[in-house]
Amino acid sequence: MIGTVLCYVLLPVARLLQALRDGFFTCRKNALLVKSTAAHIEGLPVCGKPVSEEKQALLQQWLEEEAGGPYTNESTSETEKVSATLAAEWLEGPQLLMTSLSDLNVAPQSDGQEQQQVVQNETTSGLQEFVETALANLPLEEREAIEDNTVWTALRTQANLQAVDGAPLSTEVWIEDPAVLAWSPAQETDVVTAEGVVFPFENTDQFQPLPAEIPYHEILWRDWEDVSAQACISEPSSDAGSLFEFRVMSYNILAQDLIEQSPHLYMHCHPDILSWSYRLANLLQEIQHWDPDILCLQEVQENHYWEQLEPTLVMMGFGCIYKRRTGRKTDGCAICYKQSKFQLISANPVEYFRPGLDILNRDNVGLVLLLHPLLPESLGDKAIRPLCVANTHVLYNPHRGDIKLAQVALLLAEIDKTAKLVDGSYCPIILCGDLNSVPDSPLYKFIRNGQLYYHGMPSWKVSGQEEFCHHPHQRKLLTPLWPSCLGITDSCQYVTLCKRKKSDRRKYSRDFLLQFRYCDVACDRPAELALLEGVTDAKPERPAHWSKELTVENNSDAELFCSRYPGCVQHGLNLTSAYSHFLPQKGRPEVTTMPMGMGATVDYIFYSANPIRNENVGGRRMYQDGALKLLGRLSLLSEDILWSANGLPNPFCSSDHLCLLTSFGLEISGFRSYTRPLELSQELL
Ligand code: KL2
Repeated sequence: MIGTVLCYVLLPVARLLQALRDGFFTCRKNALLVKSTAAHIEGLPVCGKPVSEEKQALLQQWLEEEAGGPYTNESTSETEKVSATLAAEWLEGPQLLMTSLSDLNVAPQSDGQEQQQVVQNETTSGLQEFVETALANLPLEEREAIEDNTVWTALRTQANLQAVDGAPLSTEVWIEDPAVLAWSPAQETDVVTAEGVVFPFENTDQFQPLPAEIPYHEILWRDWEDVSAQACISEPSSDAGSLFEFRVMSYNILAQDLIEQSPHLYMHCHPDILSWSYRLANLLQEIQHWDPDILCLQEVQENHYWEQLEPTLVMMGFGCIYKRRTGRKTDGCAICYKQSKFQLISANPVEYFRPGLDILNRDNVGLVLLLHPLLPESLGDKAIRPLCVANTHVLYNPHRGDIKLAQVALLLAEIDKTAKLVDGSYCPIILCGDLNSVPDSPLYKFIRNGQLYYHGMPSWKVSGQEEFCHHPHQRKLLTPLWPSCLGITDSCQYVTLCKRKKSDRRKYSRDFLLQFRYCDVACDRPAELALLEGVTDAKPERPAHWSKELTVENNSDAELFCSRYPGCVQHGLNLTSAYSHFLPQKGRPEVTTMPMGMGATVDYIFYSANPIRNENVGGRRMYQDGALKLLGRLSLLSEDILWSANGLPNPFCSSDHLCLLTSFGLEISGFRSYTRPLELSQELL
């Protein structure tokens, strides 16, 4: 009983207070530090203003407070000494400016320095202009706040430096890390309640003593997992063998409007770390650090996209496509691709809202791009397949799995259309997004296994978010899931593109068809209905070799059966997940988000692979890599780790989701050209 009270009441309260106290002191110290921007960066001309005596004094005062707090037992005072030294170094300039995410986690360097340098040169040129424009576009109130912000000061400083000497800047110093400020130690004097009432920390001695400092960057460290050894890299022939490598990031960046609409979800966060100016700088730096070649963003607020994100990402060398949600929703999805690596072939937005259809009455969207990978000049005579990249944010409502399934089906139909080549095969596909469904849920299995028997399934079961369904509705998925007027088959293809091959008709085996001959339902006729001559309702004995249920041994029969059997949806895209959803070293599930303090995986990067016939582990179809090879991924974290960093968002991670990052290699062919995308060949007709 006491244990239960401790676990469920006191611990969350203690954590809430810790978060509030932490945020408050972070904010207070930021105010001091922001006023004293580092005067110079080692090895570069002095551009900032010298630190005034007044500011020096303020900082000195803060450092003294740090060293002489009320908790002067040995361990905390040691920590404070270290922190004070760090802060002092930051004041002196160079080292701490370099202590960005870049130093904390080492990004995979697969592209070679030269290419990176080119991108950086592109990125930094015109930066000053951009910073000024971005600031001018902000509302006055936010502009004033930002103009005093160290991050933006650093951006401007770097822009000035670039303008002065034209020298390329290193990734590390391009944007100063705002989290450096947030990572500084908290003071242990006072606690602020949610109402803003301050009371001495000593009064809270019924709680566990809290650590003097939260080293977010250590707690939230994410390893780079190299899985290239597991990638099935085919025997290099004389022509093939080389790979076109690129990194893909999927990131739900938490729309500011959604924070404002549901503030109760972010009670554990100090308001300062929730402000858009703070989060924008942090998010941009995280993207800058991991340097993806393809970036799939969800919850991108439209005004933030046009005013800040798109201009900055363009400066960073990306081409960007955006699709806003329909109705009054202000956010949407974006796909950005490095223009040095890809050329856009086509961009297809998908609106899931269809007027008059209850199953599609929500404002979620998806976006599907077809990209042409740009090979380096040395490989100019080689050819490479186009790449289809899709991004989506599926409905949240845990009760409405029926809608989620229909939304995913619409996206798959658009992917099918975009990725289909003239010979009927598909080019490699990458599907990123926040599916608001957990691993091994029916919706997840549908994507991965290519089929789902949904008829009669309670709609709250589809996404597997059972912990959020306290009063499960009785709504069930019924056949058909959507009416035929939608123009999409139960194989998730547009009807116009769905020409069934003649050869398909011959694919039923004799045994398969025999199973329907004496089906109970067929024999259940009104007594007065006479049988036709030659027809019998005498049920024969089941031959020993017939399976008991309507299951079939032959896989191809099963697929055809599914496509024509009511209550079943399928697709033929062969997708598997880049993440395993489990951390073997920790023996715990991976977590991509923390809704209401509960860790879950809802974000995914799926990619095309080859199914291994007859291999099915735990209800999941097994795959091996094909033309697209998974080379590495940024490891995710477990729920307990995120708890120890006060959940999400926190001063270090500025969204309520973690980003997913994977590295892929796409096979380069020795042939000059590949089969054309179907879409393009139709356009040419
Ligand atoms: O789960 V999300 O958060 O991918 O991080 O997607 C949705 C939810 C997002 C867009 O609709 O807003 C969040 N309770 C909790 N979170 C909600 C709710 C809700 N009732 N409605 C929307 N969201």
